[in-house]
Amino acid sequence: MNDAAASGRTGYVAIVGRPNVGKSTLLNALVGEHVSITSRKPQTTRERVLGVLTDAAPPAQRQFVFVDTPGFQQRHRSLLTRRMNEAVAAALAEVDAVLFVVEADRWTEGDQRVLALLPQPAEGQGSRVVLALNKTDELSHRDALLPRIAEVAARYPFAAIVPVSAEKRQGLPPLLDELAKLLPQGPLLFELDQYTDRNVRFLAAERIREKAFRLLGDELPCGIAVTIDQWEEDEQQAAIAATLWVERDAHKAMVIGAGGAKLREIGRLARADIATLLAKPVRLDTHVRVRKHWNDDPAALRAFGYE
Ligand SMILES: Nc1nc2c(ncn2[C@@H]2O[C@H](COP(=O)(O)OP(=O)(O)OP(=O)(O)O)[C@@H](O)[C@H]2O)c(=O)[nH]1
Ligand SMILES: [Mg+2]
Repeated sequence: MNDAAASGRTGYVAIVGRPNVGKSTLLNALVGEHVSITSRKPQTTRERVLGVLTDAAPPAQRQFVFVDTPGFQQRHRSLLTRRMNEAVAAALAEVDAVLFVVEADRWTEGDQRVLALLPQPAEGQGSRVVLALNKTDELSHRDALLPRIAEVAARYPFAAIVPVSAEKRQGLPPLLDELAKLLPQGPLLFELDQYTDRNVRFLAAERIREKAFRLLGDELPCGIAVTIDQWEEDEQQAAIAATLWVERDAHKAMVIGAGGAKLREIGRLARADIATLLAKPVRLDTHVRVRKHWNDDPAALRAFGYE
C-alpha cells in the first residue's frame, strides 16, 4: 500500500442551514455519538462543535471532521445571534466541503439566505457543496422527492443532492460517499477513537442546556446559558455543580418550577446523560441565577464561553 492510500481521504465538512432543519441530529447520526445537542426549538446550537467520524475499513481510510454550526439567523436580535452568524461564516471559509441541510418538503427564505453565503465554484471546477434533503420520513410519498430534487438542482450547482432522514438514520452511506469525493488525500487529523474536540465539561454543560431547551416553554430557552462551577472527579464518581443563567427574575421562577419540580427534572435527565458520558455515577447540583440581558453583554458572553 502506498502512503496516500494508507492515509486516505480526510478533511473538514461544515454543516450549515437555517435553524431547526436537523443539522445537529444529522451530525450525531453520522458520528454515531451525541456530540451536539438537539431540540425541536430553533437556535439550539450556539457555537461551532466538531464531530469526527473515522472510517478505518480497508481499502481506504476516511476521516470526516464535521463542523456543526448554529442555524443561520435572519435577524441580528442580539450580540449572541451576531456571534452565531459569524461562526457560520468562519466555518464556511476554512473547510474542504460543505454539507447544506434543508427540509425535503420546502424551500424557505431562510434557506435562500444560507444559499447566498455559499462559495461560488471557481471557473472550470465543481462545487464543494453537497445538499442534504432532510426529514424525508415526513414526506407522505417518496414520489414527492423527484420534483423537489429538480427544483433545488436549479438553484445551485451542488456536487450532489442526497435525500436523508437524520432521525431514522436513512441515506447516510450515500451521503458520506458523496462528501468523501470532496476531501483531499492526507494523514488523519484526529486519533482513531476521538469523536469531538470538546472536553467533557463542555459536553456536560450542553446536556444540561439541552434538557432545559426541551422541558421549558418556547419563550425561555434562548435566554439560558449554563456554566460548570465545580467539577470533582475520581475513578469511582463525579460531583458537579452547574448554574443555569437566565435573563430575568421572572424566568428564574419558571426554570425552577412549582416546588422546584422543573429544575429537578432538568437535573435528573441531565445527570443520567452525564453519567453515561463519564461512565460513572454522577452527583449534579444545579442552581439558577439571573444575569440581566446577558445575550447582549460582551463580558457575560465571554464568561459563558461564547467568544
Ligand atoms: N421527522 C424528522 N425530524 C427530524 C429529523 N432530523 C431532525 N429532526 C428534528 O428536527 C428538530 C431540530 O433538530 P436539530 O438537530 O436540533 O436542528 P438544528 O438544525 O441543529 O437546529 P439549530 O441548532 O437550532 O439550528 C428536532 O426536533 C429533531 O428531532 C428527521 O430526519 N426527521
Ligand atoms: Mg443544532
